[in-house]
Amino acid sequence: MKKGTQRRATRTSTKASQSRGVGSNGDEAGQPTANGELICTTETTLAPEQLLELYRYLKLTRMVEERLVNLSRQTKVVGGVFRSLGQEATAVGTAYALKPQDFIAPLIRDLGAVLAKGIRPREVFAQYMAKAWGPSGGRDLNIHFGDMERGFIGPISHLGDMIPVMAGIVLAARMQKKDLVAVAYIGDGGMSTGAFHEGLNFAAVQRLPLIIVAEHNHYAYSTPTSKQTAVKNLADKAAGYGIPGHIVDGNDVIACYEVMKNATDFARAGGGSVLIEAKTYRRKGHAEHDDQRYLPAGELEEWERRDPLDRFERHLITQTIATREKLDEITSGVQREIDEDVAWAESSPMPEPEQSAYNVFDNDVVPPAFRPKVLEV
Ligand SMILES: Cc1ncc(C[n+]2csc(CCOP(=O)(O)OP(=O)(O)O)c2C)c(N)n1
Ligand SMILES: [Mg+2]
Repeated sequence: MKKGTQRRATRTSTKASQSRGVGSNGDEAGQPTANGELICTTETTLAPEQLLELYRYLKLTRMVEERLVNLSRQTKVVGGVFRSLGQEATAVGTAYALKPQDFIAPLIRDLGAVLAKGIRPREVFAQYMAKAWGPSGGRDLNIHFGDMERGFIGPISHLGDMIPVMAGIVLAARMQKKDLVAVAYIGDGGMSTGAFHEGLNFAAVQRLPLIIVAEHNHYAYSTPTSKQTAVKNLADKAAGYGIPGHIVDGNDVIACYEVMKNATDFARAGGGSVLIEAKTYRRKGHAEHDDQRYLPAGELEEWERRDPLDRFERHLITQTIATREKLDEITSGVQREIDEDVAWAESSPMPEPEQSAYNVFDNDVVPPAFRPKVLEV
């Protein structure tokens, strides 16, 4: 590919993403301030109250996950706990830019997007514990549930498969003359699947308002990104589909909001699909069982310095948007909500076994759990 072609198709066009100084090697997330500490971009359209709301969602995401780890150690969680530690700003900032009618397809590291879309922590806790009052009633685990009212499509486990699904949703919306955009989150590993390619190619050709958020967190299980794709920047792949590609500092919540706001404005105006690459880092293993022994020395520590929550706190305080007391007050409110919601989820019964036969296929068809009884008659 000629250099010029690449530059045209892959651009970091928002001021927010440029001002964060994401280097060409993609690993320089953020510019240090005079004393060497990182803050967030100061170029924003967000009002102070919205910035505080963003802070609340970031804290909520981190603290819900921390509580899930505790519950898991108490053997109260069924299945694995998948952390988004270090990536919360990508999920929260991008989802916060959406309108209520927009749809998202989150993956395991996108709890922040789910919460920003209006799902309550109590639903998340009950779901992880496979309780009857959880959104899937114990049928599935972690964020494998959906909510059509709040614009959240439950993920298919097979990576990449949500891209054609979300393309279908925006195609259907266009046919029904509905004004909505869809956002599909995908990891660096998931982007190397056939389904990703076919889905995005279709959306691009049809100029559908589908926004892909590529979470470049440097690993897929234990495989570093460089071992499964030859591109340096995942946004470079946009050129292959003829759509704009943007690179954003995924640890800067304000930059993530702004890049998504621009992308949705573009898509809503009929511009078609957009690929956003968020440069970030998975600070925990794939799930809690993974001790990350494959990490090179010093890498984790380097990314701890770029922690999205610490950065945003420093930003809010140094830019005099909030005092430390105000942030502590928000944190206490989050803590109270989590305590109440865990108590609610724990008080839920486990589902009755025969309930597993309902809401899988059409409930009018004799549920399998009752078939032997029907045959007896
Ligand atoms: C098609 C397919 N292959 C393999 C898996 C198993 N799997 C689940 S998560 C995962 C790693 C995904 O890595 P990435 O896409 O980078 O997302 P991350 O976990 O880093 O957020 C794999 C290989 C799967 N779910 N689907
Ligand atoms: Mg990854």
